[in-house]
Amino acid sequence: MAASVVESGEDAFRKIFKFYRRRNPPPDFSDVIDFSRSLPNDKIVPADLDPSALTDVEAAQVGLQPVRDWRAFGLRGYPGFIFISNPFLLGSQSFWVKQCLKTYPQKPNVCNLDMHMSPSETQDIWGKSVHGFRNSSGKREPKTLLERLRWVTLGYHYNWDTKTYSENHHTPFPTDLHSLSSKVTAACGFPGFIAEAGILNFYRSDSSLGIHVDESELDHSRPLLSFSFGQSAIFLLGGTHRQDPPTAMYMHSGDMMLMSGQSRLLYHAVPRILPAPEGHTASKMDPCSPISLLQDSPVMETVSEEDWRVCSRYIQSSRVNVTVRQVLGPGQSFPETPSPPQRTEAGQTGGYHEGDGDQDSGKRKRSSSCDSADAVET
Ligand SMILES: O=C(O)CCC(=O)C(=O)O
Ligand SMILES: [Mn+2]
Repeated sequence: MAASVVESGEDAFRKIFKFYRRRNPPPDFSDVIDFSRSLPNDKIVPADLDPSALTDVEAAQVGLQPVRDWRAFGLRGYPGFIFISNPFLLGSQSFWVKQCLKTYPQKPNVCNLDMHMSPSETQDIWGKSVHGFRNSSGKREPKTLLERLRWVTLGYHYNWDTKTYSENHHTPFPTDLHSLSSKVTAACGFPGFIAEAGILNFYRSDSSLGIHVDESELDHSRPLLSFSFGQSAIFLLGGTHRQDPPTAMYMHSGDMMLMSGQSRLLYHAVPRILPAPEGHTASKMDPCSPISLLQDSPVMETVSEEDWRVCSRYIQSSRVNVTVRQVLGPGQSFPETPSPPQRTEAGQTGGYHEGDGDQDSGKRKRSSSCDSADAVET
């Protein structure tokens, strides 16, 4: 949708969000940037990375190619935004997919199911779900807990109601994800990044994530990092005002994004999930592959055939996104009293989000039209 179609002064972001979310007739996707196929042009510029920030071995230990081989881009008009087109070594995404589905939803991390289920019921989401992925009787079975998972929080657990993090709602941040995040951010020119909070979003084919800005973190000089796995998505990156028409781009499995500097506090949203194109799906790590550097990796391990069967079934129809945030700057601490709501939500209507992407009810919303019983507002 050409930005010129949007009249000046109106909520251009909302209009474009609705355009890409439309099912019937399907929208024209020809303006959506696909970094996996793009070369630098008038909009896309090569991003400057720091290949000396990590050695090839350090990169391989978290499943990444040598930094000099990464295809990293910026977008003209969005200083501080970096898109890295799947820098993972072949097969290594499987470890991260397994962590997102099997490990990170475990206690003491927090998930949407905890909002209406007891701790014992949400104790072993993976164990209670795998049967549903192994048996394909063809019968319509009740949804497993894994299929009902919508979000997981890590580290400082984001409070969706007050839109704050707090000192006393914290559990240890996963060391493997911290390691991946600090390596990627260092290569992008941000040494010393501390992964303090994480949000995992689980999307089905009909899910979307409304228009919002991530500003609850207390130090905005630190970047926000995003990893995507499974099915593809359209990501919209806007400006500092809802009137600024957003740029649409595909996010495929393995893609990473970094929002920093002037792009740290921009409106963004995910209006649509799309089937991953051929060649863009995570595959299992082969223990005999050249990345058997793995054997020496203090971070990663081979995913068992049994676990991968469940993971691959899950991501055949779903997308998982992980955002990693540093909440506090060096030497910074939480204010004595909770700060006022921080997450800028655009918008209008309260109640449950049904497709226009707005967020001003004060909550960050998602929609999954045929799954509304589970589609917890976030
Ligand atoms: O799923 C995505 O790509 C975006 C997620 C996001 O914006 C968030 O968690 O704040
Ligand atoms: Mn966000």
